[in-house]
Amino acid sequence: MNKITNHMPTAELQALDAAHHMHPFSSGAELAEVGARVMKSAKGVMLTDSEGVEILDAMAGLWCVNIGYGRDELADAAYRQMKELPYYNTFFMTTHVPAIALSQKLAELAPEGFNNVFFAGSGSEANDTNIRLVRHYWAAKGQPERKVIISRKNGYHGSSVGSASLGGMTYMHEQGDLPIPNIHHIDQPNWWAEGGQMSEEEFGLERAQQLEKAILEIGPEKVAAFIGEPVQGAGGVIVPPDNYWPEIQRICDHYGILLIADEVICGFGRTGEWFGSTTYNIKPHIMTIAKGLSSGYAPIGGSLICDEVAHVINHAGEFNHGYTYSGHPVSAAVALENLRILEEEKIVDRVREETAPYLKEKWEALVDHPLVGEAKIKGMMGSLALTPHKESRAPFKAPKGTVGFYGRTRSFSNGLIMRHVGDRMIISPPLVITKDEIDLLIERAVTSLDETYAWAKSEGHMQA
Ligand code: PXG
Repeated sequence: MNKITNHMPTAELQALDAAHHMHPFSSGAELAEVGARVMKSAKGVMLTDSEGVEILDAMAGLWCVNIGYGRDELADAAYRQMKELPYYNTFFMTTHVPAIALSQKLAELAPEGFNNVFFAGSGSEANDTNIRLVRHYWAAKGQPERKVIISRKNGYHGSSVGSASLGGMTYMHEQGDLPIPNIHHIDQPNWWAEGGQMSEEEFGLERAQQLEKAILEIGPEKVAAFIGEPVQGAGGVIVPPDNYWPEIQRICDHYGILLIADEVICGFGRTGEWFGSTTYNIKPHIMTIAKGLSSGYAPIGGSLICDEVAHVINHAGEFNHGYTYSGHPVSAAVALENLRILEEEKIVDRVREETAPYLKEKWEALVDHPLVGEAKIKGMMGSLALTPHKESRAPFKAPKGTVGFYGRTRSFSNGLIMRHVGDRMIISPPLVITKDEIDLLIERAVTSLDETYAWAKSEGHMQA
C-alpha cells in the first residue's frame, strides 16, 4: 500500500512534495520555503484543504470543473469502463465504443458542419494537432507554402513546444527557445491596458485589422490560419470589444485562411452557450476542446474539425499523427457522462438565463470599488482591472502584479480562490454555482478588495 496518505500532517506532506515533486509554473525554491497548499477533497464548488479549511473555488480548478466537484456518476462511468476495457488505442484501424459514442455526441452538440473530432490528451496536444493539421491541409490542397499561423500576444494555447509557440506569453517564449518558425503574433484586444485614447470600438477595429496588415505583410499565399480564444482566459479574462470578432471573421473569410477558435476554456458552457464561437457568432473551421469536456475529471482534449477540412484530410492518405491516449476509453466514457449531465440538467441553459445574469449584475457593480477600474464578465468568466486611477486607466507604479498578488493572497485567506493575472483579478467558477454561492463569492471578493485597497494605500501604491 502507498505509505503517503491524506492523513499525514500537512508539514510532512509539504516537505515531501517540495523534495520530489516539480510543479508547473512554480518556483521550486519558493515551494520549499513556503510549502504548497495541499488540497484534500471537494464537493460542488467547495474545496477542502489538508487543514480542513473550506474554500470556494471560483476558478473551477483550472477553468475546467464545469459540473462541480464530487459527481459520483463520473466516478462510476470511469469504474465501469476500466473494468470493461481500460485501454485500447485508436491507431491502425481500431476503435472502441467510448470513442465512437463521444465523437457522435460531440458532432451533435457542435455547431452545424462540425461532424469530426481528432482526440488528444489535453488542450496543448490538441493545438499541436492543429498546427500539423492545418499545414497538412494546405499541402494536400496543393498550397504547401501556406505555413504561417497568426495568433495573439498574451493569448494562451498550451505549454508544449508547438502550443506555447502559438501562445503569446513572452515569459514562456524566453524559456526553451520559442516560438518555432512560421508563427506570427499580433496585438491583443485588451482595451483597458492598451486602448490609449481610442474608444473601445475604434480599438476593437484597429486590433482586428492588425490581422489584415499581418496577412498582407507576410503574403496571403503564405498564411495557413489564425487562432484565438473567443475570450482570452489565462491572459486575464480579456473580453474583446463587440466589433472585434466580426472583423476577424471578415478578414479570415476574405483571404480564405482557416480560423481556429481555441475553445479549451470557453467551450462546454462557460460563456453561456455550448461554445464561445456561438456566443460571438464566430464561424471557425477548427475548435480546440479540453477542460470542460470532461469537467477535468479525466484528461482529454481534441480538435473539432469542420466537414470541408475533415474531407480534405481524410482523402489525403494517412495523417501521420496521434497520441497513445487519443480517444482514451476511460476519459471518453467520463467525458460522455459529463456531457450527459450538462445537457440533461440543463446546466448551460441555467448559466445563460439565470446564474450568469445574476453574477454579471453583482460583478459589474464592483466597478464602484475604489480599487477597480474595469469589471468585465462573459458568462461565467470575469475580471477586474485594479488601478490607482480609474479615469486615466493608469497602471500601478509598483512592479506589475504586486497589488494583484496581494489581492489573491487576501482572497485565498478569506476562503475564495480568485486569482490574479498581473493586476487583474479573475474568476471562472463551476457552472453549477448557485445564487447563494454567488452571493458568498461576491462577499468574499469585496472583503479581499477592501483589504487590498487599505494595504495599497498604506504602502503608497495608490499614487497614479
Ligand atoms: N488553450 C487554452 C485556451 C487554454 O486555456 C490550453 C489551450 C492548454 O490546455 P492543457 O490541457 O494542455 O493545459 C489552455 C490551458 C492559467 C492556466 O494559469 C491556464 C491553462 C493551463 C494552465 C494554467 O490560467 N489553460
